[in-house]
Amino acid sequence: SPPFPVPPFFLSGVNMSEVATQVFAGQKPGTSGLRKRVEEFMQDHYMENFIQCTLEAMGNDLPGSTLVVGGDGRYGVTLAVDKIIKMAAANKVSKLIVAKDGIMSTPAVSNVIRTQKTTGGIILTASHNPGGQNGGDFGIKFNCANGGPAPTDFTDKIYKLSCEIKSYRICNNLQCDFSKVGTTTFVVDGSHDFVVEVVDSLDDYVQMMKDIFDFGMIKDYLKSVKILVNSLHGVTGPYAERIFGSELGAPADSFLKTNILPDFGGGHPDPNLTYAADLVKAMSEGDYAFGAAFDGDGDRNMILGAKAFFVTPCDSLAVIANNLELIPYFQKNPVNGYARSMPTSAALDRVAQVKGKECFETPTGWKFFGNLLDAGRIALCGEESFGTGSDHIREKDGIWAALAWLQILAARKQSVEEVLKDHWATYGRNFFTRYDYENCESDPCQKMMDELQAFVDDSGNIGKVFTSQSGKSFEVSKADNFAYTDPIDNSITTKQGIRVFFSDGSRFVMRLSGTGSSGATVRLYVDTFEGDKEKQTKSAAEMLAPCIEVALQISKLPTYTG
Ligand code: VG1
Ligand code: CO
Repeated sequence: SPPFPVPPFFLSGVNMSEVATQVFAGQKPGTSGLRKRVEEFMQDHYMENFIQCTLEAMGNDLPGSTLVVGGDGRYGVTLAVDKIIKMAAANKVSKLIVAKDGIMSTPAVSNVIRTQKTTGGIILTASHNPGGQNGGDFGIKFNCANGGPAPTDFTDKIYKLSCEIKSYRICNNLQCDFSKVGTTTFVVDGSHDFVVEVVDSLDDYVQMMKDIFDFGMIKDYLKSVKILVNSLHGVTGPYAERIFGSELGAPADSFLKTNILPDFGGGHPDPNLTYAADLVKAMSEGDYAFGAAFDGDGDRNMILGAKAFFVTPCDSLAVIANNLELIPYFQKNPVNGYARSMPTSAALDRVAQVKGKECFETPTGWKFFGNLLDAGRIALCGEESFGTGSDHIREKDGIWAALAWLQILAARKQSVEEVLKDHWATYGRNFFTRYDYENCESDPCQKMMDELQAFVDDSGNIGKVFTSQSGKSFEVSKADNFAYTDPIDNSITTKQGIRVFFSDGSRFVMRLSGTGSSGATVRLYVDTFEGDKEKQTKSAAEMLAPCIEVALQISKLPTYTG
């Protein structure tokens, strides 16, 4: 600090410097932003390069822009927030709205972008991927003015810039304490103002939930049943305690892992039967009527009923669609249609058909719902990967999904299992499962996908019969690699997953994940439809085993991945 007293104006004076850098290979955003191992992300200049390219990809929108910044609390978030503040100032951003301590869930950031009408936002998360300094993942993703993840042409631009970058701009002497709510104005190079507004991470989001749901009715319902909520040490902890606890009256023993930890306690912050096994165990042993788990950044959800009755995300989506009118928000806002990602089962389509609504099938990744939501064509959408959401924001929303379920249960006065059984009795049941083969070698997986491409290209395969060990036969009725034409802007996205359909209505899908940080992850999705009431209560494992076996036969996955 200078050896003489300085007036306040000069205290906030900061300077921009241009720092030389070199290209890092592989800064290509995947399904949802750039995700890499912490070790890779924390190399000198690596993060700065990607932030610079993200800002530059905004083009003419960058100077004078307002951006929101928040993250899921994982290792690296506070460092990244500090860098973004310094680099935004140097890149002529006018204002940053920063979450207190850098912590804000992905759906809450989407909400702030929309309500504050900002130019966009930067979310610091690798979502359901593990975190922590040793072996964890870090991630950065850009959302546009509609509050949704940047579309592919934007992320392609980031990647292109990252292959050419020579320098980045930063105000190294800018010091901003974002642990306290308040507004600070900095003057950059004595020429332009840069404002940082640190905001409460919860307030706006909690208010939005109160506007969407009937909290009074849910609060009454929670007087009669016990719930259990697991935040997996991710960002939803404080949101869950405030909403389900302070607002809706659930007692303190309704919460698991609601303290945010930078390494998620060493676990995978992924709400599924494997990584939220503690919730499953507690639910099956206790007398809880409802359970929910959320992922690291708060956009995913898993729903369980009493005795850990599991609701597949595909069914969850269909049930919510079927009961939308029980949620006050949808009594006031039009519901013109629904959408699901291609690998998601067609349970939703059956509801759409009966209700006379449009139903869209999009590629994997929430960004593909954006145009449909903006155009008012859909009000509800979801993915099999534990993602459910609506047009209230432009991200999937874990807490919203749990509240939607509680509202439906409160109104129908039924258990989760009863709601599901009623649903299947009305619409039939779509059995669904997904297998993830993680940490595979990339080359053999690519070869497998090439071979599957050749399989679907060869029309001679239509009519071919494959038989499982148990003796069940499957005749190929159709096969392709999923391509999508956006109904709003007509953009075309190809090669979104190999699909093989069988004449009995079963199907398998195979694709490579776009959220992994190293190697390859193969995803195999299998589903079938069952109209026969007797068979609807069988386990998915039993119902789908023969088709899974045939999928492995056709793809030769065991040979390729070991
Ligand atoms: C996965 C899921 C996809 C989801 C994406 C981001 O992508 O399959 O449905 O939208 O993760 O979710 P991929 O390419 O690995 O299959 V999150 O909560 O990780 O932002
Ligand atoms: Co997520």
